[in-house]
Amino acid sequence: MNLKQFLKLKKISHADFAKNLNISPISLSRYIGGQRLPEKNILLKINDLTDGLVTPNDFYLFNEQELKLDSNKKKEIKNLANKIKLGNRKYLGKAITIIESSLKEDQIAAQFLLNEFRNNDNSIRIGITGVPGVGKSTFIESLGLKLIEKGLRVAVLAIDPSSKKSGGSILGDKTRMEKLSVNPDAFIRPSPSDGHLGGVAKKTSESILCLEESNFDIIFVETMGVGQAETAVYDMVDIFLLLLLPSGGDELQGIKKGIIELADLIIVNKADNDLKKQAEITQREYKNAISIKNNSSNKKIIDVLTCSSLELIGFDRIWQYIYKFIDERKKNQKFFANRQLQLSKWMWNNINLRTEEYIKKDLKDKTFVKKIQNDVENNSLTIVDASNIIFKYISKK
Ligand SMILES: Nc1nc2c(ncn2[C@@H]2O[C@H](COP(=O)(O)OP(=O)(O)OP(=O)(O)O)[C@@H](O)[C@H]2O)c(=O)[nH]1
Ligand SMILES: [Mg+2]
Repeated sequence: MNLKQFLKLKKISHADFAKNLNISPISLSRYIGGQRLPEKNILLKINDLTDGLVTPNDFYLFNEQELKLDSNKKKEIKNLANKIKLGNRKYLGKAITIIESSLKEDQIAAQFLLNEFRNNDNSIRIGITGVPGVGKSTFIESLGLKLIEKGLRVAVLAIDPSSKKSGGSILGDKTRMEKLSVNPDAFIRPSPSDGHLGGVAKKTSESILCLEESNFDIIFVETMGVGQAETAVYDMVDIFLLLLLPSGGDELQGIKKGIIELADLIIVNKADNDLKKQAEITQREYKNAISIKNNSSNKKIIDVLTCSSLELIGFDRIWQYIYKFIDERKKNQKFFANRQLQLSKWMWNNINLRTEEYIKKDLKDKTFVKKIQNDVENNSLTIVDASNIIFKYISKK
């Protein structure tokens, strides 16, 4: 706990505590207010006097939380949370913009906003992957419209490769889901991947929570399909679909090793017109490959289906499969266990992100780090020693 909380809890006056520490009340109030960090000996003494309840870390952490929301901003965010609960799409967009913002003030507002939310397990999160051009967006639009017809509300988070120069999202997917994007029961949000995890927006998990708070029944996450994107999206969804192109050849398509294992359902898209036959051949090839796998280990059993996203063929079976998959996993509790596991993965993901940001924004600017970097470049310090020094510093923080 922080020192202020401790003194209040134990009903110790600031003046008495300052006396015990042998410092002036003004110094104490600076430490409490976070304007100054106590020297090492004072930190240890505080730790001692509080029976270990106030640790040096409480002071470091305090400094990080320095930026607080004023009451107006808090009201504004609460208002935003209420509008989201009512399913207002405009405010939902605004909330995701705050969540994705890298401004410190927005990040604090986003934390406050997310704390207003209650997790619910009512939605179905569907991840979609596949090579560029396989038809992911068209597939989502077709399945999405079908689900809206059934009375469901559908949201799409499409991860766009961001252009590093403009820092913005290309927004291509939005235009490629024309019917869905104007439907009042749908919400489409392209987000820049920002070079993160090879194509997953940093804040996709948070955005999913936002959509769930807004009571969307189905949440699609379309990935760019490169690098670590698949694993990252797999860790956020309840069911993971791999879309394939029809290919006449007898070799399996150049899908990265491991992706097949992640998929809960494989779908050969574009099974229409000239490509129908090829799609069926591809389906057979994959079914064979998978049945060998299904027999050789106790891994999950998956199916291979075909569809045409343009001609709307095959979607009844696909939805049946998804619905049954989720239903069974809810009955045997795997659905909930998986979501719980995903929470801890999400926590570690957040820690990694914050560490990355800390290294980029704070650590690299520190004078002693710059000096070490200089020494490494001048060959007066080895990389191992330099890394050790810096890591020791970070791990003590
Ligand atoms: N014949 C046929 N064409 C399709 C089908 N689905 C999509 N397409 C076409 O394939 C092209 C790519 O479709 P998209 O939905 O944009 O593909 P994507 O996988 O989202 O592409 P990226 O987002 O760029 O990775 C478009 O020209 C679509 O019209 C289909 O079922 N049949
Ligand atoms: Mg797309």
